Amino acid sequence: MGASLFSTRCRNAVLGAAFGLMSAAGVTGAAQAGVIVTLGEQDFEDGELVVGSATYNIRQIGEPAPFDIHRGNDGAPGNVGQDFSESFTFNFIAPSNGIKSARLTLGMYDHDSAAPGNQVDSFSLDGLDITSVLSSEVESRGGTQNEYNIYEILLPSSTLSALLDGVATFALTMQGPGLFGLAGTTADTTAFDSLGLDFATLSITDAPEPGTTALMASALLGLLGFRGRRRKGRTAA
Ligand SMILES: [Ca+2]
Ligand SMILES: [Ca+2]
Ligand SMILES: [Ca+2]
Ligand SMILES: [Ca+2]
Repeated sequence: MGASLFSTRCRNAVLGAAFGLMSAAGVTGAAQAGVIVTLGEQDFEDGELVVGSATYNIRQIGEPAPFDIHRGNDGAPGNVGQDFSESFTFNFIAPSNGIKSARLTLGMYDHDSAAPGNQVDSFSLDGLDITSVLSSEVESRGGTQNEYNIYEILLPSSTLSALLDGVATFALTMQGPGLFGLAGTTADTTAFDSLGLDFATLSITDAPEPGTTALMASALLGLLGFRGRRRKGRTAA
């Protein structure tokens, strides 16, 4: 019993050491290195109804464009409207080892996606088209007139190289039909879709350090070697 207790303790020690090494190398994912940068600041809660763009604009005071005021004009009957069409740029220190994944979070007010058709006209990262990624997210759980929602999208792996220079420009254009007045009714759609951007957050997860895979492999090999020796010892006994 003494021998088996010793080997159990020993195995636990080796396991602990292996996982400790993996954890220190960021392999477990608990503390992945990366970059998080936010433009503007969050002033609303997901699903919140904000009555009127004036209310929206008041909370946006002091934030950088296009996060400062509601942009565009849904085009109330008799008024000349204008779609939301703006761009915003993140500047950050790019990961030197490459990028594993990246997410973009957008707080959007009055996107009118309950109206017929797709309200996202175009969306791009450094000129790379990612319209469908944002559009499907917005249309699947978008809001009605005056509704604020927070969306998080995973950037396609084909666009990650655009982030390696530490500069990422996103360009978003909405399109009609927007909604005016009676929330969500098709009879009340307008030719344009205005929008307010509350904030945008870019979250980048670094690729693992080059040495990480080798470190993990050697830790696992060491563990397997230990178990192999243990088995051999048991057979001999
Ligand atoms: Ca829609
Ligand atoms: Ca870039
Ligand atoms: Ca709108
Ligand atoms: Ca804000």
